[in-house]
Parts: sequence; structure tokens; C-alpha cells
Amino acid sequence: MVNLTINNKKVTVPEGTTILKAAELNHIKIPNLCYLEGLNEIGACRVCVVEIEGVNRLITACNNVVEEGMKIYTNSPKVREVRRTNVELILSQHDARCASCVRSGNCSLQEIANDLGILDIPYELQLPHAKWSEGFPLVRNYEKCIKCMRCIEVCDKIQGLNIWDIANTGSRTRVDVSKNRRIEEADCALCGQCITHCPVGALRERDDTDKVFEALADKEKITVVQIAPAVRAAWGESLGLKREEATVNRLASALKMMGFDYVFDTNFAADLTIMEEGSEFVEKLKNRENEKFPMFTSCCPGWVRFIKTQYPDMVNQLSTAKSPQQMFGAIAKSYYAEILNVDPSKIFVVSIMPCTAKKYEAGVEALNDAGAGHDVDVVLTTREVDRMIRSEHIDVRFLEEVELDSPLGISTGAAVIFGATGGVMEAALRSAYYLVEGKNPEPDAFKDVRGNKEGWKEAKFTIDGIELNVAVASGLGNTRRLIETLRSGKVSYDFVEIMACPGGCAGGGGQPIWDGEELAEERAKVLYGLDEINDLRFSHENPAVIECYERYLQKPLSHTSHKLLHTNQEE
Ligand code: HC1
Ligand code: SF4
Repeated sequence: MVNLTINNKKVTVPEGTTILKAAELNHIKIPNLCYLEGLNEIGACRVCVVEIEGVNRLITACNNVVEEGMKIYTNSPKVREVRRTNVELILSQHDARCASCVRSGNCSLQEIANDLGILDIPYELQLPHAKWSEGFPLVRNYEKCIKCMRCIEVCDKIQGLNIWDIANTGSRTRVDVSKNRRIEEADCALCGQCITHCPVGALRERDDTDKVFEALADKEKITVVQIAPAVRAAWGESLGLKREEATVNRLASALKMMGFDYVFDTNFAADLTIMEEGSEFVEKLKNRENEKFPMFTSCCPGWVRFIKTQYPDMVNQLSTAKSPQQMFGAIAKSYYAEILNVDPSKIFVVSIMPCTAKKYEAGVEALNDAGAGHDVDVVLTTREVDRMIRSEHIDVRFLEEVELDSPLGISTGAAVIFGATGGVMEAALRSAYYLVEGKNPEPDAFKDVRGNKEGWKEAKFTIDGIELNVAVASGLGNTRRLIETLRSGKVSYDFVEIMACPGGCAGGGGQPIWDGEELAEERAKVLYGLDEINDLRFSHENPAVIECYERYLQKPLSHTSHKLLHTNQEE
């Protein structure tokens, strides 16, 4: 242990502790901007400078460790002056039109500048200029970038994709797409993790809220909205609701108030996905000698983009099942149009997703089969829907909860856990067991696949005497390690679930941002809690899905199912 003083307070911390951590452990706040624990500890912004007695220059707290007897001052006059100058210099290269920024009120730079009482910037404004690809689902605003390097690091170290890098030198230095490429050429998975790790508004999703407001105002359109599993665990965070208040029924109430005609659930389609993907897996098992294993899940477009660019020879191992988002769109514009007895082109489908890659997925032509424009017309992230609620001036605290509409709002506990890493696998195994054994397993029989963050998780189960090896990974760096190990022959699996975002969709790139905090685990707990209290725990027991098969699709893997719910992944 190391003994030292911080602001004259005696403290003792383990050896090797950084000054920043030592202060934090003792409830002393040192402001910081670029720092991200374990990811970005480079002192780039120099906001966390501190004074050490006997040392001439100030040092950064995030990447210097404590020493025995150190006397540290985190807010001395010298520290305040230098910190202030550093922040003023950052602001001199930052477009600080805060009133029109998506991160206004949730921006680390804004907070630090306010805390330091900066009312004027004594330097000439020097904003970098570069052009971004219009319409791309992910938007970089060069004028807001503070060159903290967080996006570079999260993409390199967590996602292993190296999309961002430093470009140019000297005063022309900026963060841009690596290797001088345009973003479209860069194999970006669109996971959005760079957005959720940016401390300011330099990265954001393409804003599609206007398209939705327009559709809601159009009397000719029947507006249908689907809510993704992981959204219900996070949408209330930035609206000041407690987790237990921010239910999907309260969100449904807000959406109805905004004017949506029907509020449905992606979970319905997640149950449908299990029927299709589970049946596909069971069929493959029957024909084991001639099939390639493992079969990979295909519901995460970040992962699908990743495999297509990084391991194209394995694309044929993806399940042919479309994602729940796309299945929902196809069903809304076919089966549901028939129920309503309307022309499918009148139906306008909006998705609320925790995800930025879903914006791309909805536009993929091979995933649009209902024949009435795009199956999903607009995808909004959780953040965008929160912004819409705010712009409608709806006070969510006082909303009465309402039921979701029927039949596409009915779902099971197996569906809601899709939003957490391991959830798709667990839901699929619950139904695969039923399909093979003819009876249900214990609902929690496959819970060993839940919740991994480091590396990947493997599990073995026996169904009808067949031993199944399964694996689950989230985060694309972990995914690459898993695939390389698979390709080396050191491991072999039958079924593998991959989600691009660490922790799965709960930690998706479209979720509310809590600077420096990872909330995937906390949100996953909400989803597992919802599974536990649902009377229905098996996708094959969803009465609305059963009815949809009886009235429309006939059976899993039928001709109609193939047309609407599956795709050729190699297209
Ligand atoms: Fe997901 Fe999925 S779980 S991919 O993370 O399979 O986005 O929540 O909607 O489609 O259901 C996202 C979440 C989501 C799909 C489902
Ligand atoms: Fe989107 Fe979920 Fe995949 Fe992340 S894990 S890219 S949020 S689908």
C-alpha cells in the first residue's frame, strides 16, 4: 500500500493506483475529459492536471501513479489556471453552438467549461473543415471533435476494427476515417460504440426523426411502431425515470400520445425468429454430415456486416433467418395489412432500436420482401425517440401505462432476453429442446449462456441424446478471437450467437449515453427480470405467433416463411 496526501487529506491506496483513481477512491473529483478506464489513459486533454509538492510542472492524474509520501493538490491556484487554459484552448477548436447539439446537457466538455466558470474564450476560433458522407447512418462532425482519441481506442481495442485514426499533422490534425478512406469503404460495422464513447457531440446517428413526424402528420398513413427488446431497459434513463417506472407500457403510452396508430413489439418477431431459426437449426442437425457448423445467429446487423467483410468465406454459415426487426416489417406489411384489410403501402413501419446498424439493415434490398416499399420505413435509436418525446413536451412521469396492441404486441419471456448477450441462444435452445424432445425443458435450463463480457462463453447441453456445443460472444474484438480459434480447429461448436456490441443490444450504440459508464449489465438484469415474470417463457407458446402460422405462414420454414422471413445471406 502507498501512503500519500490529496488536498491535505491522508489516504492509503494500493500500489500502482493512478492519481485519478486514488482521488476517486477517496471521493475527491478530478475533472477529466478524454480518460476512459482501461481504454484511453493517455492524458491527451490535460484537463486532469494536478500539482505535486516539490515537482515543478503539473502532471496528468489519469496516467501517473501514486508514490509514497506524495503531496497532491487537485485544485490549487496553479492547477485551476492551467486547467482553465487547457479547456479554453480545446474550446477554441470546438464548435460550441450548444443549443443545437444532440449532446447539449449531456456533454462532458460543456459540464467542465461550466464548472470552471468559463464565460469567454480568449483565443481565436479555429475550426477544422472536412466533408462527411451525406446520408451515412453514422455522422462525424469534425468541428465538434476534441481529438480525445476515445473513438479510435474503443474501435481498436474493443471492436478490433480500426476504423478511426489521426489524420494530418500540426494544427491541421483531426480524427478521421483511417487509411485515408471514405467511411463507406472502411468496413465499419456501424455498431455505434464510437458514438456512445464520445464525450461530446462529434459523433451521432443520422437523425431520422423528421421522417417520423411527417408520417405521423399524414392522415393517409397507418403508423405502426415496434419496440426492440433492449429499448425497454433504457429509454427512461435520459428522461429522469427510475428503471421500474420506465416500462414498455409507459413508452407505449408516450408513443400513442405522439400519434402512432398501433404500438407493437419487436419481441413478437423475436418469438417468430426463434420458430424459424430454431427449426432451421434442428433441420441442420438432422442432416449433420452434409451441413457446415457452427450455425451463426444473424439478427445483429453489426455482426453480419463484420462477417461479410472480415470472414466472407463463412457467410454461408449464418442462419438464413432475418432479424426480428426485418421479420416484423415483413409481417406488418403482409399478414397485418390483411388483418386490417388495407393496402400494405398505406402502412408506415417505424422501429425503435438500441442500435445504429439497424438503420442500415432496414435499407438492405435483400431484406425487403413484402413488396410495399421498405418493410421497415424508418429506424429510430432509443436516443432519437427520447428526443422526440422531449420535443413533444410529454411529461412521461405522469403517463398512464397502456397495453401494447394486438396481435403483434404479444410476446414471451424468451423474446425479451434477446436484448442481452446470450439471450438469443437461450431462447433458441428452449424451443429447440421442445422441437426435438416434444416437451418443454425447465425455462432456466440453459441459463449458463448468460452474461459474458470478456472473451466468449461456451456451454454444453444434451438434447435427446445429442450433445450440443454452443458459444456466445459479444463485442467484435471478442468475436474475432472466437472465429480465429474456431478456424484454427482448437474449438468446435454447433451453434454460436454473436452480438456486435459489448453486452449485446442492452449496450447498443443507439442507447442513452452515460459518459464513461457501461450499463449493459444493469439493463440486462431488467430484461431477465421481465422474462422471469412472464407467464409465457417459450417462443413456441406465443399465442399470437401460433395464430400467425395457422392463418398465414402455415409452418416454420414454409414457402411463405421463406419468402418473408428468410434471406440469402450471400446476396
Ligand atoms: Fe436487438 Fe434483436 S435483440 S438485434 O439487439 O434480435 O437492435 O433489443 O431488436 O432485430 O428482437 C437490437 C435489441 C433487436 C432484432 C430483437
Ligand atoms: Fe445493433 Fe444490438 Fe448488434 Fe449492437 S449488438 S450492433 S445494438 S443489433
